[in-house]
Order: sequence, then C-alpha cells, then structure tokens
Amino acid sequence: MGLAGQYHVHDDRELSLPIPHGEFDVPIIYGDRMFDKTGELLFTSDGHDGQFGDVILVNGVPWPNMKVKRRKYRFRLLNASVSRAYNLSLSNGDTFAVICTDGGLMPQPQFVKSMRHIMAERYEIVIDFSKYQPGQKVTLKNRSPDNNIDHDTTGVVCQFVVGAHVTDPRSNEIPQDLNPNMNVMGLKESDAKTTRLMRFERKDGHWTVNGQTWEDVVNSDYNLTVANPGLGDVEIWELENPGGGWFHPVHIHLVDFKVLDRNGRPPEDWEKGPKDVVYVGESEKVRVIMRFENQVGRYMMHCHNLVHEDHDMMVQFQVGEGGHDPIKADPCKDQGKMGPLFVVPDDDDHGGRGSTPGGSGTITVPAAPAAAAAPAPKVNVLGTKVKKTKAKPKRKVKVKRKVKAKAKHKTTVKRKPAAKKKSPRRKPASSSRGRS
Ligand SMILES: [Cu+2]
Repeated sequence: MGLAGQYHVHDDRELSLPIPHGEFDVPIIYGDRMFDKTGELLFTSDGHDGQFGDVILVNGVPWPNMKVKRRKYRFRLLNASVSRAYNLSLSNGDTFAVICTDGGLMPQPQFVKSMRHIMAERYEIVIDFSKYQPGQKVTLKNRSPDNNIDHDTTGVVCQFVVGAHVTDPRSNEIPQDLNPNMNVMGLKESDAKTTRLMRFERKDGHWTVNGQTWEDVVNSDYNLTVANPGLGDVEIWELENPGGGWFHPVHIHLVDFKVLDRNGRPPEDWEKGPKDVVYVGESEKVRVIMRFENQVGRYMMHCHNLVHEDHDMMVQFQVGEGGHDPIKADPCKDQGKMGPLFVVPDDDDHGGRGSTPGGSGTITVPAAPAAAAAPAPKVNVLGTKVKKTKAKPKRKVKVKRKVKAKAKHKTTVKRKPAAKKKSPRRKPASSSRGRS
C-alpha cells in the first residue's frame, strides 16, 4: 500500500508572499483504504485494474473534522490513493483558490469550484473560512471522476468546523502574481526539437507503454529506453490512452512539464502550473512540453495507479549520454545478511488474498496450489455498496493473470464502470514535492 509523506520546500519568493504560512499552512495526505473487521488493511487489485477502498483516511484518520479559524488556510494536498481519483469541492459550492501544482507555485492563482485530483498529484489550495459563521461546518466532498469504483462512503473526504474570528491580517491573502519564474511555464511549442508519442495501453493482459513493460526493461539489463532526449532539449510528448475503462496518472521523473492541451482543448485551470503527473483519461491525448535539463542519465516514466505500475506499466528514458547507472551505481550491500522485509501472514482473515471490498461484488480468488485447501476468506468491511452515478451496463472483467512465481491465481470480478462526468478546473515557486 506504500507509505506517503511530504517534504515542504521553501524559497525566498514563497516565504515573501502574503499567502498563509505556519499554522495556517496544513498538509493533507489522503486516500482510500479497505479494512477487515479487525482493522487490518485489505488489498485486492480487481484483476490488476486497481485498489478501491471504502474508507477515506486523511493524515491517517478516517473522515476527520478540523477546527479552523475564520481566515484563509492553505492546504497542501497529496492524493496518496493507490488507484482512486477525486473531484473535490466544498459542500456549500463556494470557490477556492489553487495556487500550486506538483512543481511549485503557479504563475497566477486559479479560482475554481471543483478540481480533479489524481494519485500522486500535489496541489496547494487556499480556502477562505472568513466568509462563514462560527460553528458553521464545511465539508470537502468528492464527486468521483470516471473509472473509479465508488462506495456510499467515498463521497466525503473531511470536514472543517469554523471557529473564532481572527484579527491578525498577516499571511492572509492570495496575490494575483505568484511566480515570476517562467522556466517551465514559459515554454512554447516552437521551442520543441522533437515530438514523441507515448501510448499507455493494456495489451494481452499487460500494462504497456509503447508496447514495453518494465519486465522488458529488466530483461534488457536496464538498457531498453523509450526516448533519449539530448541534455537541454525541449520536447513535446503526446501521452495517449486509447481507452478501455481506465485512466492513467502519467508521472515523468527528473523534469517538470507544462500541459499544452488535452484532445486539443486547453488544460484545466488547475493544471496551469508546473507539473510532473498528469491525468490521461479514456480516449485522451494529452500533450506536455518540457526541457530535459540538470542531469544526464536514465529516468523513469510510469503510471501512478500503483497496481498498473506494479504490473509493469513503467519504462525509462535516457537524457544525454552516460550518467549514473540507476541499478548498479550504488548496489545494495550485505544483502546476504538481511532478513525478509516482511512475513506474509498465514491467517486468511488478514492476508488480503481475497475479500469482499465494501460489499461491491464477489471476488473469487482460488488459492495458490500450496494452499489449495484453504477457501477464499469472507471478510466484513466497513461501508456498503458500490454506487454508480449513471446507469451503464455492467461489465464483467475476466483477467488471467500473467503467470509469475508469486501470483498464480485468476480473479473474476463483476463491476460497473464509472459514469462519465466532466471535471472542473485551476494554477504557483515552491511546493510540496513528493515524487516517487
Ligand atoms: Cu495506469
């Protein structure tokens, strides 16, 4: 399920802005999880499509309340879900400001009523609670974007309870100009030397990028690459998802990029800042522009749906010539002395080898041969049914997993695809950096 944290990077520009700082600058790491009746985490990847839990944890707490003062607050949002995308809005329908994207402050703030937030994206938003009365409650809601499995508990993220008025006017503004550094955001199409197509596609049960998987990279002794831009080159990459019932959060390492357009339309308002993860929805082609600077060497690009990524939707590109070998430059030492990283529990109630996630359907996971006698466990979890916002035919997904030493089972899942919805929009020098 991974660990998630935030490093906050400040610079003089950001510290000089009158935006909320200190106690009014609050990290929010949130995501969905699934638990059994004993509170153990559960995991099932739904035929390698993804993991969709029914409990929303915010900084480790399910659906918390936060007392806020009547002033502006800045929230550093990180979606740490394995597979879930959110469409965030305030319960009263009010506008909030987006001031920062993955790579730092946007040039100008963007005022939105809602915004899509996919896995690993970082945004900083400012909510003005001075508009509300003491005691008033404001909920951060989630209207689910396409291709999620929803539960009737996943429509709410957390709640704010407004407290006393504050008289100190410092760090309580949203300036019109946030970031004069236009290194990334100043790039123009005409700066690009090369345009490359990167196709994110499921082929024969494998998650691939231009037909490649990370297994292919490993089998090439880490020499296989999808691109080799020269150091300092500007390139446009067309990130394409031909469809199939899923979206891909595409994450490019090393550089920040600017989103040029999505199927020819301008980027959403909240995407108008330096980024390194971008939503590529069904049947979408998203064009991004970037300069390959600072380092030579091999860097990764992958889908940030961790289930897609772990089933090999990851490739690498080489910038310039040479550079440190990411695999061999500093090999792990004394491996022979290391114990196992973790021990897989024998207890079927806790193993996550099969469950009924949120009551969303029946998942039958025949056990691996060695444990053939053990029936698939039935586990009660919090939450209830899958809820669909628009009637669509049920889709039966039947996936034969790739035979690997570790996973030798077949999963059959009935699930409904998510309803189509339009997502709304948003725009910042420093930020919450948290690449993986
Ligand atoms: Cu993906």
